[in-house]
Amino acid sequence: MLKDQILTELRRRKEFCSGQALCETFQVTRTAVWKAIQGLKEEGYKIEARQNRGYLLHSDRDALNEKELKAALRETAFFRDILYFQEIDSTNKEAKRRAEQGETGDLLLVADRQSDGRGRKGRSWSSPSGTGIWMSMLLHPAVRPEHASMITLITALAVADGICRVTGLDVGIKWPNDLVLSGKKICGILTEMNTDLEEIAYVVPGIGINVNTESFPEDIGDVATSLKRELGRTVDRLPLIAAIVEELIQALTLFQQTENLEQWKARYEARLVNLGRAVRVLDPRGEFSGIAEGINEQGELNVRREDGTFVCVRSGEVSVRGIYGYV
Ligand code: BTX
Repeated sequence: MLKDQILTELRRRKEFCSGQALCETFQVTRTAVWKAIQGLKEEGYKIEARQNRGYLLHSDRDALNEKELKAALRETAFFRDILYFQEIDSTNKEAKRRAEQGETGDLLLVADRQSDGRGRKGRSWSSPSGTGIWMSMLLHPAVRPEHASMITLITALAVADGICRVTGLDVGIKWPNDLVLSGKKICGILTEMNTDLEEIAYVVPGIGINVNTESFPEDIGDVATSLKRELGRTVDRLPLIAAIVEELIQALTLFQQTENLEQWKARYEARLVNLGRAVRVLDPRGEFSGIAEGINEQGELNVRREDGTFVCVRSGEVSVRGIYGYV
């Protein structure tokens, strides 16, 4: 394809390359070259066009498209397929649709933009183009239904480890699954599943990471931050996705064998920003306050109540709020 040939040529030259030279090299018209360049730009490649000098390809490590994504994850045999969407309503919704339509393999779905990104309890998740990682996995894990909620915690830890590996940032976890930096949310995880009493039909962990977001909508400006804001520089999404997916695959493979969090407890608690803090547990059967003392091997949060008794709080049933702010 002309687009691929031009991309290879621009990569090789590493400097401005005139439209005329491209026409001659590939024996095509100027219009064909122009169209191919437009196509590449739409796929996320940053190509500068200057009069009299031609075209220059800037670093393409952040070009998010199907080809680059599959190339970055090519060692990955874990997923039956990797799907990329320039725009979709929600990668979680698409994963569930595919499962309901009979997809029995595991999938990774990544979008550049979500028009209807979702948080928990029907809340919306801001997912603009070009700045974030919005991705979901469709999994059919051979684990007992009552153990499925632990997948959320494992996902949170794997994403935190992946971000730390690539950026050096010491990402915290607000139990069970918000990732935080400087007391603000950098990533949210929404795990949806279809189970009956006996077995899991499928699980869809969805991950939203603010990577290069510079400004947020007014209503979340106080609670949200991005990797770029924290680091003061742009972070390429592709290598970050690759590192996170590697961590996820390792963790999920191991979890299917153990079905408990013994192996992760210490590492999870090392990132747990609630640890030793006063929390308010919003249990529908009655709210209470206490001190978060860590997690157990089932992923429940151990809370010491004011009367000295311990309660194991299950994710999914309750929310936990910091008493002194978001964390
Ligand atoms: P959550 O319910 O914990 O958080 C949602 C709340 O977070 C919103 O009500 C809003 O206050 C705030 N918020 C919205 N957008 C952002 C943002 N970009 N950064 C920080 N805070 C925000 C968290 O739910 C779960 C989010 C999962 C998102 C992924 S993206 C891929 C997949 N597809 C999909 O539709 N959802 C998941």
